[in-house]
Amino acid sequence: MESVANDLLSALHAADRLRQIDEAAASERPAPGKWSKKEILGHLIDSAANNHQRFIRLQLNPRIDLPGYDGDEWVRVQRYQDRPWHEIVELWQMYNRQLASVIRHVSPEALRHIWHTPDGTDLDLEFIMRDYIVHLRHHLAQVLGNEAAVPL
Ligand code: NI
Repeated sequence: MESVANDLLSALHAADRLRQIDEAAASERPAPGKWSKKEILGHLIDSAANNHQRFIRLQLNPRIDLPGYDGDEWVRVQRYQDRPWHEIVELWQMYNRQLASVIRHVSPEALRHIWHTPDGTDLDLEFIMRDYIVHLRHHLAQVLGNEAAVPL
C-alpha cells in the first residue's frame, strides 16, 4: 500500500494552493444549498474521521459493522462555514498525514478484512483505503476548480 500512501501525500501538496485562497472566497457558496470551499474541505475532514475508524478497527477485527455518515448533516452540525479557513486547511492536512502513515503500515492480512456496511454491502479494507483517496481527489478538484489542479 506504499503507492496508495504516496498518492495521498502527493494530494496533500495542494495545501499550499489552498492557503492562497482568501477567507471570502473560501466562504462563498456557489448556489443556495451548495457547499462553500470551507464546507467541502470540512466534508473531507469528516471523511478522514470516519475512515480513520474503519482503517484502525478493521485491523483489529476481521469483520465489523460500523455506521455510515450523512455528509450534509455532519457539515451542518459542525458549522465549518463559521471556522477560519486556515484552520480547516491545517486540520485537513495534518489528519491526512496521519492517515497516510496508517495506510503505509497496514498489515497485508488486514486488507482482506470486511466492513459490513449499513446497506448490506461487504467492502474489504483495501477497497476502502483506495476509495478514500478517490473521494478525496474528487472533492479537492472541486475546491481547486478542476481535476488537473490536483497534484499527482
Ligand atoms: Ni463526498
